[in-house]
Formats: sequence, C-alpha cells, structure tokens
Amino acid sequence: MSPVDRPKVGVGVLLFKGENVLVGKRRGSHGSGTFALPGGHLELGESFEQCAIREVLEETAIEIRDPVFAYATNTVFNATTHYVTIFMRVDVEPGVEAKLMEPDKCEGWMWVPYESIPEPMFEPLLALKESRYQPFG
Ligand code: 8DG
Ligand code: MG
Ligand code: MG
Repeated sequence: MSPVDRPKVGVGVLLFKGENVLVGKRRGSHGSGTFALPGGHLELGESFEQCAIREVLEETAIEIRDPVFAYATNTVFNATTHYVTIFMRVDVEPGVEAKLMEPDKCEGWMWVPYESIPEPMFEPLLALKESRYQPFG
C-alpha cells in the first residue's frame, strides 16, 4: 500500500417497502456473490443524500426522496481495501419496483424481510446487521 492510500467512503441504501428491504447479489467486483444493498462510492463534492439518490437511480431506476442517515460501519476488507460505509434509509410506496440497470454488477434485485437477508452478505451489510441498528425502532 502506498503511503497516500486512505479508506474510501461507500454509501449503502436501505430501501424499505413495508418490512422488506431491497438486496441484490453482487457480480464483477469485490464481494462478488454476496448480497448487498444498492449503493456506491461517494463522489467528490457529494452529500450522502445526493449519493444515495444517484446510486439508487443508476442501479434500480427508482427515484427516491429524502433519504435519512441510518448508521455507519467501518470495514477492513484486506490490507489495501478499507471502507467507511454510510447507510442511508428511505421508505418507498408499495407499488415501487426495481429495474436491473447494471446487470454486469448485480444478478438481480429482490425484496426480502430485513431479518431474512440471504447469506453470504457483503461485509459492510453483515456489519450493519450485527450492529445495534434496528430499522423498526
Ligand atoms: P461507483 O464506483 O460507480 O461509484 O459505484 P458502484 O460500481 O456502484 O460500486 P459498488 O461496488 O456498488 O460500491 C462502491 C463501494 O462502496 C463498494 O466497493 C464498497 C462500498 N460499499 C460499502 N458498503 C456498501 C453497500 O452496502 N452497498 C454497496 N453497493 N456498496 C457498499 O462499503
Ligand atoms: Mg453504482
Ligand atoms: Mg453499486
């Protein structure tokens, strides 16, 4: 690792439709084969809210409004990959459906109960699940 390397910031979005949350199996990058939330890298100049809105639109074609900070995790994947993940949360209407906009990066979207997200989970999501965060109070 070069001396200038630093952790990166990822934004993961908890999209709740009732008690179900949107997850997809990652492909093509680190964590391939694990279930993760929609999300991506915080870009220069972006707010957490803007990043959440942009990534959800890019990945699912869902237009979300007013995502709210939920939790943060610190994940060291390996010696050169270290992410701080900002989890944002938003509730969507019952009729909302997710489109698979980036099939090279995700196998498909599904709505599952928060308590029943399939394994294996992407490490930051596993850290969230193991944290004190409780989505329903
Ligand atoms: P981008 O590079 O186009 O911004 O994003 P992407 O292609 O959508 O990347 P990503 O791998 O989905 O997300 C970027 C990084 O964010 C990922 O490599 C690790 C980090 N990340 C977390 N937690 C989460 C999470 O819960 N969901 C997603 N999708 N990414 C997360 O640290
Ligand atoms: Mg993305
Ligand atoms: Mg992504």
